[in-house]
This record gives sequence, C-alpha cells and structure tokens, in this order.
Amino acid sequence: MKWIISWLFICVIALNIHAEDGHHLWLRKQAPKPVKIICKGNSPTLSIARQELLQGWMGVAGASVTLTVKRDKLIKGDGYKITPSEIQANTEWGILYGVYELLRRQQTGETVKEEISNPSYERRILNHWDNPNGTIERGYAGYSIFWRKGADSLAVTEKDKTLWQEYARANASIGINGTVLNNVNASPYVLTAGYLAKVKVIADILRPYGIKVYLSINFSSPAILGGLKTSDPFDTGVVNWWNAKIEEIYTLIPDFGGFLVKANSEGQPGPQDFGRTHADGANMLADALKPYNGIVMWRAFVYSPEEKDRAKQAYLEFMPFDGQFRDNVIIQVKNGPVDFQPREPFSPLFGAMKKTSVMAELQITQEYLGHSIHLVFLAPMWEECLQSDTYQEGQGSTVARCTDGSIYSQKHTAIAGVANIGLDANWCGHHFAQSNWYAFGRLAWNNHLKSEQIADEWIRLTFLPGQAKQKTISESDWQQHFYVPVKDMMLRSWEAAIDYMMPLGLHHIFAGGHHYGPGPWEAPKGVRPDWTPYYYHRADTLEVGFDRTRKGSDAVSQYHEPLATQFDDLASCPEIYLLWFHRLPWTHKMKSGRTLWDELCWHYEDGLHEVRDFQKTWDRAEPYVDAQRFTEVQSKLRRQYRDAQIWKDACLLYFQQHSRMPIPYDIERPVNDLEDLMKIRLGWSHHN
Ligand code: BDP
Repeated sequence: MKWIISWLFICVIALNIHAEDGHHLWLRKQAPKPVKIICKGNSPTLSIARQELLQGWMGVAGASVTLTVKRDKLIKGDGYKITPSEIQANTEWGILYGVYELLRRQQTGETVKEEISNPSYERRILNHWDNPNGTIERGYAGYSIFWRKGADSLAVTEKDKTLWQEYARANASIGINGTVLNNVNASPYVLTAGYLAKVKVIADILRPYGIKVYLSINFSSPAILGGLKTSDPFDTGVVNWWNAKIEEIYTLIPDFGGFLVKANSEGQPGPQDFGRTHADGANMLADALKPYNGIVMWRAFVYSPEEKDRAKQAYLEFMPFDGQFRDNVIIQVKNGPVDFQPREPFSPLFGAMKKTSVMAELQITQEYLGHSIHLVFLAPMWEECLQSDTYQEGQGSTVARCTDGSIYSQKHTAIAGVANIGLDANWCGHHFAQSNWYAFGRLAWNNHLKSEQIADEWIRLTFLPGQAKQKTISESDWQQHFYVPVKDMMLRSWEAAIDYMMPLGLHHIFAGGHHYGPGPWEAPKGVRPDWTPYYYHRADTLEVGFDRTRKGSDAVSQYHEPLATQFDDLASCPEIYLLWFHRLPWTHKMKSGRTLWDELCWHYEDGLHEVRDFQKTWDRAEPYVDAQRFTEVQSKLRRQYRDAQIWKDACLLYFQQHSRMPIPYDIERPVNDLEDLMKIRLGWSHHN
C-alpha cells in the first residue's frame, strides 16, 4: 500500500512538472540545434549571451555566430547590428539584446537580413507598486516577488534568487533595462540599511542582464528616518542627509539608477509642504545624484479637490517650471490627463514641456481594465497614445517623438510601465496578461512597433504547436484555427472593454476603491467629489458628459492647435472622446444618425457581444493549446462575460433613469435589476 502511495505521489509530481502553468512566459524550451559561437570577450553578460544561443538556437544546424563588441557610428546606446551569423554592438548588453532578437526571429520564422536596431529610449523601466510587506498596490497576480510580510521580509532565499534571475532574463529578452522595486506611495523604510542590503542582492542578480535598480522614495525621509525637524529641500541638514544616504546607496550599488518620486500627490509628502516647488524638490535630489550619474523621475500625477477640472491640473502645475529642472530630472507623465482610464486622450504635457525631459508612464497592471480577470491586450492603447500627434513642433510631433529625443534634445530619455507581476506561477494572474508585459518591453525598445506585430510575436513565442492538446497539427491548421483567430481576439479586446465599460469618452465611472466594477451612481456624499463617478459623467435628465470646451473648463486649450479647435468643435471632435470633451443632450445626433443615447446603448451591447465571441474563439482553439492554459483562460473568459453583462446592465439602467429613453428594442434586455447591482459591494476579488 505504502509503495502505491509513494508511486502515485511521484506521478503527481512528474505530472506537475510537465503541467503548463505559464511560468515560462514567451521563453519556451525546445530542443535546440547545434551552433558554434565565436566570441573573444568573457564576462557574466557574454556568458549569458552564449548560453542563450546554445540553449535556444533554432537556425541552421551547425552554423557559426560571431559576437563582437565594437563601436559603430550607426549603432546607438545598447542597440545592435544583426545578420544571420553575426551580432555586433557597442556594449555587452547590446550583444545580449541582439541574441534575443536573433532567437526570436528564428522562433517566429521572421527573416533576418543585415539590420541595425537602436532602442527608442535610453531607459526602459518597470515600476513595481510593491510594498515592503509584500502586498502590491493594484497588483492582481499575488504577492510581491521582492518583498514579503513578517519577520523574514528581509531574508533572501535561493528560491528568491532563482525567481529574480528568471525575472531578469524575461525583461532582458524584451529590452527592459530598469526596475523600480517599490511602490510610488513609498515607505521611507526602504532607505534603511536592512532594505538597502536586500536591494543590493537584487541589483547583483539583475546586473548581468543589463537591468539597473531604482527606488521610489518618500520625500519626508530625512524627518522620519533621520530624525530631522524638517524635510525642506532648502535646509542644509536635509541636503546633507540625502547626500549621505545617496553615498551609502552607491557604495553598495555603484550602478544604482536613481529615484522615482510621487510628491504632493494623493497625500504623499513633498516640497510644497515647506513652501517649495516641484522644481526645488526634484533639483535638490538631482544634484545629490548627479556625481553618480543617477536620475530623478519626478511624477506629474497631481490633482486636488479644489481644481474644477482634474484633467487640467498636471499641466497647470508643471508648465510654469518648464526649463527649470536639472538635466538629470525626467518628468514622468501618465499617458492620459486623468488616470489610466480605459481610454483617454494623451496628456497635454507631452510635447508642451519643450525644455524639460518628459517620459510616459503606462500602466501594465489592469487597474481600470478588468484586473487579471479580463483578457485585454493593451498594445493598441499604448500605440494610440504614442502615435498621437501633439502638433507642438508641426505635424508629426507624436508623443513618441516628443519623448524619445527625436524632437527635443533631452539629456535622458525613458519610458515606464507599472508592472503586472506577482508571485503567481504565471507571473501576471492571466495568461494573456503576459502579453502586456511583453508589449511594454517591445514598445519601449521600438516605439513605432505596431500592435499587430507584437501580438504576432507573442502568440508564436507563447503557444507552441508542439504543446497543443491535439498531437498532430499541421502548421496551416495551427495558423488558421489558432493563430489568426486568437490574434484577432487580442487586437479587438481593448476596444471591447471600452465598449462594455466606458464608451464614447465616458471615464472614471468605477465603483470607489477597487476600480473593477461599475458605480456610475456614486455621487459625492462625504467623499471628495473628484473621487466619485458623478464628477466625471454629470448625467441629468437633459445631458451627459464633462464640458471641457472653451465654454466649459477649457481643458481643450491645453492642446496645441489644430487639436484645441478640433476637440472644442463638436463637428470635428473624434467620437471616441466625445463625452470627455463635451456635455451633450441625450438626443444629440451622432455620425451614425442615431441619438447619443441609442449609440451609447449599442456600444455596451457590442462590447458584451465581443466577449461572447472571444469565448467562442477560445473554445474552438481548445485542440491547439495545452489543457491547463486552455481551462484557465476559458474560466476567466466566463467571468469576464458575466461581469461585462453587469457593466452593461448597470450603466444602461442607471443612465436610463436620466435619459428616460427606451433601450433600442434590437438590443438584448438587461438581465439584472439596478437595485441589486447597486448593492454589489466588492466581491470583485483580485483572484478569480
Ligand atoms: C491611481 C491608483 C493609486 C496610485 C495612483 C498613482 O488608484 O493606487 O497610487 O494612481 O499613480 O490610479 O500614484
């Protein structure tokens, strides 16, 4: 009996090892072909490059590859030149990036001619909103991979080290070269000796993969940690405290990247507490970091309850300081002017700050896009933002070009993505959420990449025909029945989510706190008005929408012409931003000929139908994918459909109380009662 049990146990373990839990991301093992590597140098980074080639070569069997670190005028920063048999780069990291590119091309079947690839941004950074106790703000994939609660929070185990190495490899494979290890709502304690010792261990593991570590800091650290009476950036004691702290950090971590700062925002301390400005605060830290080549990423995410239009505030607060920041300060601006909503126009700060380095902050974690429950591929959203024309320096002044140094001579260029990574076996909580981590890295490397290309690569790297449930699958079958429909689903998924949550420019109508489900009925009662949906939709029996035209809050004027007029004028305002910029009667005639009310109803209906369609697409894909990932995604899609139905019913029934118009009869009737929907509080757990 005993031996049967142990035999069963061994079988279970063996099965588990082979179960496809998604941990390998887009880096899947296949039997490699033999390859000869010619490389003169020797270093930890070059050994990784060699090992990757040996373990992943899918090119011509027995081919030789030469790796050469040699300067070339056309190769910039950590860029590289590749041919099918050679990789040349200015730096070892460039070699590593070239190796990953070559292997990726072999895997996806894309050809390689001689070509040079240079990164769009010098710094391509993940922002982890991880707290020292291991929880993650807006994290939906389990606890932090860096920190944990309890007494052993500062301990480092072998398991941690392996995980950090896997993390470093995944990032390097898509060109990410920096990571902020803690939440922007920063605990001052990350700057204490115990935490810094752990940061050093992490930095040592990440270094060979070309990844620098950064920390978010709390502006009041000198008072809280140093016992000083103030944290005023003009106080000599405070300056000395930061100088000493920064020296301590660089003694441990000579290539430390710098600080990320959320100051005077949502209750965080900052220079304004002492009558100083953002520039005063940022420059004080920048001066202290300068001797070590460190940078300050100073966030522009600010708003206060007094401002009549939250969307205007970052611009109002930061524009007066254009040109006053040190050259090692970068202003980190969220893609939209409010806050990572399902869809926003780009922030008017992009391109407008001409004498200051500006970087975009994107959110990979799906705080406002269905957490790790909804399948939403975010590359199209980021592409829309990066390719938006600001017109600041004439046509073609896209957000991408205004931030990557092609238009303004920024000393440093960077882009950040708020990570969606946690301890879950598949890292991101949803197998398809991995595609957003992948997409961020690829766009940070090349801000002109198309979403379709990114989806294409990711699917081919992540779902190998050899892993499918059905054993014999021809390449053409896989293409037709898996690759094409799944790619199509990914590319439609963002627009679908907008449709069932907040179409036509509606925004921030989430239930308070969790930002998952609908709460359009929530109105200011003892809560800050700008933290309630009513502030954003302002629906009444006549109209709906936020008037940001010249007659309203005049947010349109923060955009450069011709955009200001285009957004202001109802005839030219894109309908995707309609209720963002305009307050309109329910009967307003849309381009389709429908009333605004009918159009709104149809968007909710279409969004819901899309999810139904995604379910079918995925069910049909069953033979072409392994059983575990199939079932897990299938179950998430079911939940997504149920919740999309709740979104539709909640928004239509709530807004109908105002519009007092019938839901078009061709649309499926709501299946929930508004009263019940209004009672749902949470239950929107982080995990499905
Ligand atoms: C908001 C999040 C909040 C973050 C904040 C930020 O709800 O948790 O701290 O953004 O970016 O969207 O600072």
